[in-house]
Parts: sequence; C-alpha cells; structure tokens
Amino acid sequence: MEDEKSTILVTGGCGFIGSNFVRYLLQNRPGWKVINLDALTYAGNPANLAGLEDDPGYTFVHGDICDAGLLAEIFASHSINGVVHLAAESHVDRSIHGPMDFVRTNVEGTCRLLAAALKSWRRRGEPESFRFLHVSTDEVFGSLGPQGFFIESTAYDPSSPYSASKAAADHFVRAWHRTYGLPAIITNCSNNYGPYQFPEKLIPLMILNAAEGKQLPVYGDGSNVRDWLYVDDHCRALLLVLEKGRPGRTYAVGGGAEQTNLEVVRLICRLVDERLGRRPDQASQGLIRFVEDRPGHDLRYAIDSSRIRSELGWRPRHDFLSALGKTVDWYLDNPDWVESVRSGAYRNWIAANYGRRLAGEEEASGREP
Ligand code: NAD
Ligand code: TDX
Repeated sequence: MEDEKSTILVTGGCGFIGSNFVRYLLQNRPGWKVINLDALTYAGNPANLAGLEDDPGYTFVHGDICDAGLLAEIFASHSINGVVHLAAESHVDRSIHGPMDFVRTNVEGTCRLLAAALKSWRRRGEPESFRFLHVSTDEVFGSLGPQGFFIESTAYDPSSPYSASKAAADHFVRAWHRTYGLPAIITNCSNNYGPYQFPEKLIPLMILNAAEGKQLPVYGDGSNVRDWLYVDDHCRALLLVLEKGRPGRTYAVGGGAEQTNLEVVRLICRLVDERLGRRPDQASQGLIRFVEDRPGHDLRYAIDSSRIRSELGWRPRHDFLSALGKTVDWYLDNPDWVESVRSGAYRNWIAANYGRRLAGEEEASGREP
C-alpha cells in the first residue's frame, strides 16, 4: 500500500464494523481518503458516521455493490488503491429465513466488486501496491467440538446460508487472485462486539432487553461458544493487513476470549444491573429464557491467531470483561440511536436525503422475545 494519498473504497461503511473502521482509518491515517459505498439496508445507518459529512477525506456513495455500472463509475472517478470489502448481509438468523438476499449481496456482489477492481487495477498498469481486502468470518469453517482451533488452512464446512455465502465469496476472492493475479487478501474473523452493532445480534440485543426488563432468549441450552473480539481490535487488524499483509494470503483473527452464550448473557445481566443500580430481587438473570435452538447452530468457534500475531505483530488489546462493560455503557448512553434503529426512523432520513427507498425491505427492529 502506498503510504501517502491512499484512497480506499470501503463497502458497507455504514454498518457495524464498517462505521467503526471508517472512523478508525480517518483518525489513524490523516490525509487518506475514504469512499464509502453502502446500499443502506436495514443494517446500514448513516447516523453511525454522523459528523463525518464535512470531512474532506470522506465521500459517501449510496449504492449497491451488485450495480456494475455504479462500480465502474466509482473506480473511474477516484484513484482507488485499496478496497476494504465489508458490505454483506450479516445475520445468520435472517439467512435461515431468507437465503437469497445473502446469495445476491455476499456472492454476486463480491464478484461484481472483484470484476470492477480487476478492471481498474489492469487499466492503471497493475500496481503492486493495490490491495483488495475481503473481510470474512470464522463461520466458513463450520463448527469445532470442545477442543481445537480454526487456523487459516482449516477446511471449509459452512453450516448456515450466511456462512455458505461468505465461503463462496472467499473462494471467488482466491480465484480472482490465482487466475487474474489481483492482489487480494482475506481475513476470517471471530464474533465482534462494540458500539453501533445492530440490536439483532446477541450482545446488543441482550443489553437492551436486560435494560428494559424484557425476556432474554438463549438458543438451546446456551452452551454454544463464541470467541469474542472487540471491534476496535478488529479495525486495527484490518488496517495492518491492508498495509502489511501479503497478497494471496489469509489471516485468521480472533479475540482469544471464548465464552458460552449463557456466560455472556449472565455477564451482561450483571453489568446492566450494576449500571442501573438494581437490587438483587430485581436481577435481570431472571429474564433468561431457553428457547428453541437455531437450526444448524454451530457449537463452538475459536481462532488460533498465531499467523497475524507472528507475521504482522497484531494482538487484541481489549480484554473481554472491560470492553463488554464499555459496550454496555455505550448502549445505555445512546438511547436516541437505539430508538432510531429500532423504529426505522433513520429510513425516513435516507428517503429524504437520497430520494429513494430500497425495495422489499423489512421494517428495522430489535427482535422481541
Ligand atoms: P452489518 O450488517 O452491520 O453491516 C453491513 C453493511 O453492508 C450495512 O451498512 C449495509 O447497508 C451494507 N450492505 C448490505 N448489502 C449491501 C449491498 N448490496 N451493497 C452495498 N452495501 C450493502 O455487518 P457487520 O457486522 O458490520 O459485518 C461487516 C462484514 O464483516 C461482513 O462482511 C461480515 O460478514 C463480516 N464479519 C462480521 C463479523 C461480526 O461479528 N459482525 C465477524 C466476522 C466477519
Ligand atoms: O437471541 C439470540 N439468542 C442466542 O442464543 C441471538 C441473536 C443469538 N444467540 C446465540 C447464537 C450464537 O450462538 O448467540 C450466539 C451469537 O449469535 P449472533 O450474535 O447472531 O452471532 P453469530 O451467529 O455467531 O454470527 C456473528 O459472528 C460471526 C455475526 O452475526 C456474523 O456476521 C459473523 O460472521
């Protein structure tokens, strides 16, 4: 990557990780430019990047990664020397109910983006410094038993339509590198948590339900294990891989913080109760309900991050308990954001500012038990 005057196309920059990453990049690489291409689905909220509108380094493009014409226009009008591809349908439960959106965005959209990036890279004389960073997930590897870890060479074995679509995308990224030489890199990361995560995912859903005295739906018996990574640590890994990662290489990125879902929910109950000064007889643990399991629910994810640690010097800096506490504070301190994503009120803002609504969308709302 060129050190100065880098122009990075970030896709999905209005989502959870995307918005954290855009802010992280602009703060840590002054002088770089970010073009954020986002379709603003239910998960993409421009308020996640409030305050950047007037930043001369930031350009927002409202559009779809499946729109080949728009991609050609973006690559033609900016000297893009890096792509960080985060746009995706990202929620496993939604993929179970409606897999085709996942095929469209995660597979077709990734291929359209690869094709546009390749064309631009070739037109500019195939600069060695160009990077296409595809942000993927540890879910492509399927489920671990009680022992062992995923590493970069673990065989793909996805369980859900979401993880199958991400696995397909990963294969296409590798194919574009091996067949056409595009300098592409893949990261496979574990579960993220932190500010701006849409409250359909476990941690924000449980924080908000606990705070509001609503039931806390734990799938199955709550013994499934996830390896939690604070979103800032992920952003730092992504920037490092973008700048120092080797084309054609994959990096597995994990938090080294394995927890059962039940442990996570209990911790959240404790943290929320402390913040709200609740008495023991008001403890929100009493709201936990064991509900029907997710079909194809992977038992355990855990990542061995040795490669990115030894080759690039990365390691997570945030420990789970304190970063979970910060996350609880953020959700309790930002009721307006919570209200706007739950009510879908920001959709009106999008309609007013961008003049069109996307077809076929569900109402955005936190799921109630
Ligand atoms: P998110 O659902 O919060 O955000 C996705 C963003 O992509 C939204 O802003 C949405 O509007 C945009 N988008 C969706 N379809 C689009 C399209 N067709 N064209 C343009 N934009 C579109 O997702 P997230 O949790 O921030 O995840 C970001 C990426 O990281 C995804 O690729 C996901 O697979 C990957 N990932 C996420 C996690 C996690 O724990 N959240 C872990 C590992 C990898
Ligand atoms: O209400 C719930 N109850 C529950 O028990 C929800 C929403 C989840 N769960 C369980 C299912 C999982 O075992 O909690 C765990 C975490 O669930 P999610 O937050 O939906 O995340 P997960 O399915 O693990 O996938 C996440 O991490 C990997 C992201 O959504 C993906 O985009 C990422 O690739």
